[in-house]
Amino acid sequence: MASRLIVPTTKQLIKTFATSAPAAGAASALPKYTLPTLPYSYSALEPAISGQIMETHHTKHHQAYVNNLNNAIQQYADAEKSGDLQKMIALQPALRFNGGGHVNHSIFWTNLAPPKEGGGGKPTGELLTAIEASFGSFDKFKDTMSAQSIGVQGSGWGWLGYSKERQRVEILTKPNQDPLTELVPLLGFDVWEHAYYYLYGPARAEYIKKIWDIINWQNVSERYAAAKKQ
Ligand code: MN3
Repeated sequence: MASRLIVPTTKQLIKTFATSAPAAGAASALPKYTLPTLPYSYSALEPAISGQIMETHHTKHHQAYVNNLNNAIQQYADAEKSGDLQKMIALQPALRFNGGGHVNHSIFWTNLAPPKEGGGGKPTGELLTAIEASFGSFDKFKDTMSAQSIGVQGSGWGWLGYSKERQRVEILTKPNQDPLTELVPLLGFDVWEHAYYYLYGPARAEYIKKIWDIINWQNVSERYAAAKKQ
């Protein structure tokens, strides 16, 4: 009984990290997370992000988070079944890292769009109003989001998210693959070197400058509208 108070059950973990439906099968089967299909070709985001980066990022990095998440969930379920509390606790970092990696990248891909298909520019409507209310202007938001993302020490993410408590949009950065849990994620900038190094070398600031040309503001607006209803 006490162990349930210390660590979440497998069901709770799955609920926390779930972005995809459990695979069809027996009712007791664990969900198998799968790599989402991109809504554009690997080269469609050029010149901001090269096709080589996109293909490696999607098929190698994101796929690895998916594979390792599925492995960790299976191991966690086995440990829970046998009552191995130490093993359950020891698996928490792997669940956080790979679960966060899967969630973060699944959002990131949809936050981007080829310039020819509406990527870039600036938001309109309620999202623009919310950004102006929090930051004064869209340009000030851009400057702050860029500076915070560029300033992440080591690997991590810059986020625009919605605070349900304060009913406003805010910027927050996270280290490694830690998922954004304090805010509802709306727009994420992956600032791991694997996201830009092939094209920009160590110039993270150049990558962030160009990423504004491929932001899918329609997707960010839809996420904002959904977040307000949560
Ligand atoms: Mn990445």
